[in-house]
Amino acid sequence: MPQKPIVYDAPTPERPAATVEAIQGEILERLIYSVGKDPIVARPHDWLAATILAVRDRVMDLWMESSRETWRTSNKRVYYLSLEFLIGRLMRDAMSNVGLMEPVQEALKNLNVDLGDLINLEPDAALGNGGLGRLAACFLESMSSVKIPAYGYGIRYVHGLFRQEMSEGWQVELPEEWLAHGNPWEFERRESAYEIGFGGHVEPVTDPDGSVRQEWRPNDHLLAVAFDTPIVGWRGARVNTLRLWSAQPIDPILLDKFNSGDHIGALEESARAEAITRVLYPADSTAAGQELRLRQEFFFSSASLQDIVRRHLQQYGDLGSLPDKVAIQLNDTHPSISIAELMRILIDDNGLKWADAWKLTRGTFGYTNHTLLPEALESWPVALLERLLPRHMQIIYQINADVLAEARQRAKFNDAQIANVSLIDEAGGRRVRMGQLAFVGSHSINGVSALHTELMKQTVFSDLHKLYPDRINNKTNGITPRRWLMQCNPALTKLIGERIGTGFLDDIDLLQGLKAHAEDPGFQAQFAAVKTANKQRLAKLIKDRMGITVSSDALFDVQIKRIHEYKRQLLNIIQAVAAYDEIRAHPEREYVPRVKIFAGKAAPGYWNAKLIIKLINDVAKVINHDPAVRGLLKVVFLPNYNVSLAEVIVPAADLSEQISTAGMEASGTGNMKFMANGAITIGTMDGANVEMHKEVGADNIVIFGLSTEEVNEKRAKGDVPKDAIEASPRLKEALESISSGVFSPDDPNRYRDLIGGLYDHDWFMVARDFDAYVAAQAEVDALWNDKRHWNAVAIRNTASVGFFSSDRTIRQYAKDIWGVGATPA
Ligand code: NBG
Repeated sequence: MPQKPIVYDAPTPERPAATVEAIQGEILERLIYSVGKDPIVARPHDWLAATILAVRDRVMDLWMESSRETWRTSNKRVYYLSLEFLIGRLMRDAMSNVGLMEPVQEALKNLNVDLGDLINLEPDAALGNGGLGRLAACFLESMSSVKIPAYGYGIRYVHGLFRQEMSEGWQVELPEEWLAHGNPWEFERRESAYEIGFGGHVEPVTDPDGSVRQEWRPNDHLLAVAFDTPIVGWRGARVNTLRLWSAQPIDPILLDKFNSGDHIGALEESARAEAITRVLYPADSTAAGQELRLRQEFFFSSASLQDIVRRHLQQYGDLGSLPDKVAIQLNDTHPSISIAELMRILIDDNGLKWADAWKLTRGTFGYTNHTLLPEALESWPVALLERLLPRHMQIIYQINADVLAEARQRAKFNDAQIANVSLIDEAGGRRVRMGQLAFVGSHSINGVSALHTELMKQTVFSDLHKLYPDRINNKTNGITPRRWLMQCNPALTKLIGERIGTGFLDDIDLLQGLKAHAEDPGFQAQFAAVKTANKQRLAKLIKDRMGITVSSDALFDVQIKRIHEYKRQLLNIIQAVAAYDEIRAHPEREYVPRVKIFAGKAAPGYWNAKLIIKLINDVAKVINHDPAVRGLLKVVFLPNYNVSLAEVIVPAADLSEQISTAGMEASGTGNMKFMANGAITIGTMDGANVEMHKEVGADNIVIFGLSTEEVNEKRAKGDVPKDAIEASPRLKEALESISSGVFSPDDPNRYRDLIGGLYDHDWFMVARDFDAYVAAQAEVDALWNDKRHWNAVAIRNTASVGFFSSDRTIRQYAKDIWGVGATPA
C-alpha cells in the first residue's frame, strides 16, 4: 500500500507560557476531562494521573517537533534494542528536564496537593534487573539530551522485576504491579502492530522470473503492539521515543470453541500470546535458558526490525541506504537474533542477494557486551532454534559457514580456533552461541570499561578479535547527572551552583572547578551539612521501614546492588562480624561508629545469594541488639531495592562499597552515582573503578585487594585458601562464629556450606582478600577521624565525576560506532 507522504510543517497549537496559573488550569482540566474526577473527590492517584497528563501535554509539542526535524533533515536514527529498561519514575525527570518543577509544585500547592507526595506515589517502572537495564535508561535520557534522534525498543512487561519482601530474614518474591493504576505516560499505537511468527517450516518458492527463494511459513502467529513513552532530554533539548512491545493474540477469543462450550479453551490462544510479555526474567547474570525467554527475544527483535525497515522504506524507499540512515545497537546478546531476522527480511521479503544483505546488516549493527561470566553467555540448543525459528537457523548456518571459511582461508586458523569462533558450540549438545552471532554480524563490538574491554579481547572473543582486529572498542559506561545528581540531590546541586556557578548543569566537566574549594573550611562545612541532611532523611526512612534507629553522625557505609557472590556482599558482612568481635574483645579501643547499609535483590533461583541476604539479616539481628556494641556498629538490610530507593540512599552515603573480585565486574555504574554525590569509594581494581582511580587520583579513593592477574594466577595454580584463613586470626574467628551458628542459633548449620566454600575453593577470593579489605577499612576510619581531610576527598570525588556522565559515553558511541551527530560537549 503506498504510504502517504509525511507533512513536515504541520501547525502546532500555541501553548501559553508555563506560569503557575496556566499549569494549574491544565492540571484541573486533565483531572476533570481525562481522569473524569471532580477535584472535591479526587484521590491522590487521580491527582498523579492529572499532573502527569498535564506535564505530558507540555512534552508533546517538543516530541512532535523532534520527530518532524528528523524527517525534515533526513538525519540518521539510532535504535537501542534492549530487553531491559530500568527507568524508575518518570515524572520528576520529565518536569525537571523541561523546567516545570516550580510551576507544578506551586500549582499543586494552590490545589492543596503536595508534589512530593505525588512523586512518591508514582510507580517505579522496574523493567530491568540491574546495571544493564539502568544503563539503557540513562542512555535514553542522554541521547535526548545531546540531541541524537533515537528510539529505545524493548518489552512492555506487565510485571517488572519482583517485589522483594523479607520473611524472617529470607527473601520472598511477590509480583510487581506497576500498571495497576494504568500508565498515563504511554500511548498505545494500535496502528503500529506487527505479526510475529513462530514454528512451522521453510519452503522454497519459485518467483515469476524463475528465481527460487526461501519462504518461512510459521504455524503460530501473534501480534506485537507498540506502546510509546516520551523521553525528554535536559532542557527539553529533544524528545525521543521509548517504544515497548506488548504481545496480543490475533484472535482474542476463539468463538467456535466458545460456542461449543469450551469457554476456557476459547481463551487459550490469548493467554499463550500474552504470556510472552507478562514477566521480566529476574536473573541478571545467568542465561535464562528457557523457551519463553527465546520467544521474548525474537518477539521484540522481530517487531523492532519490522518497524525500523518500514520507517526506512517510508522515508527513503530503498534499503541500500540502511547503514547510512540506521544504527542499531544490541544491548548484550538478548536481541542477537535480530541479525538473522534482518537478513531474513532483506533476502526473503525484499529480494536482496546474500552478500549485499550481509554487508548492510553488518554496517547497521553494533553490539555491546556486558559480562564475561561464562554462565551468563547466552546459547540456545540448535534443536530449539530449529523448531521455533527454522528459517533463522538456516541463516545462522550459512553465516557460520562463511565465517569459518574466512577463518580457515584468510587467517589460517587451526581446529581449536575454528571451534572457538564457530557460531555453533559442539561440546555437549549443539548450541548456537549468541555472542558469536552478535560479534560477526556487527561492525563494532564494545566493552563497558577499559579493563573489561581488554579482558574481552583476551578471553571470550580472543580468536574473533584476531580474525577481525578492528572491531572491538571500549565505551566506558556513564550515568545521567540529571537523575543521579541534580534530581536526587537538589541541596548539593544548589550548593555547587552557588560556589562555582550553574554552568555545570550544562557542562558537567565544570565540576572540576570545585577542586579549588576542596580545602576551604567554609565550603567543607556546607558540603558536610548537605550530606548530614541527606543522612537524616535516610535515617528516618530506616526508622520508618525497619524500626532501627541509626545516628546520622555515624559513617554510612553502603553496598547496594544485585546480590551476587562475585560482588562479595559476603566479604562485607564477614568484616562486620570481625568488627563486632573486636568491639566486644577490646571495649577500651576507639571506634568509628558505622552503619553498614545493604540493599539488593537475589535471583530467585540463586541459593547462595539468598543465603547471603539471610546471613546479613541474621548478623544484623545480633549486632543491633547487643548492648556491648554500644551503637558503634549497626547493620541494616533495606528490602525491595529499586531505582527510587537508590535515589534516597546514594546522596546519603559516606562510603561506597565496590568490592567485586577483580576481573568480574564489567563496569559497575553504582560506583559513579556515589562518586557524584561525594561518597568515597572503597574498591578493588575492577571494572570502572580502575578509571575512577585514575580520574580522582590515588589519594582520593581507597583501593585494595588482588589484581585481575593475581586472581587468575591463584585460580590457575589451584592455590589453597586455607593458608590465608590460617594466617588471619580475625578471619578465622569470624568464619568459625558464622559457621558454628552464633548468628543462627535456630539452625546452627545454616551457613556451614557457605563458609565451607571459602575453605574449599574460595572462587571469589573472599578469604584471600580479607586482610587487605580490613586494612583498607582501617584507612577509611583514619580518614574519617580527620574530618577536614575526609571532606576534601569527598568534594574531589564530586569534582571528578564529569568523565562518568552518560552524555560523554553517548557522544563516543555517536562518533565511533553510530556515525551520528550530537551536540558537542
Ligand atoms: C552488567 C555488569 C555491570 C555493568 C552493567 C552495564 C549484565 C549482564 N552486566 O558491571 O555486570 O555495569 O552490565 O554495563 O547485567
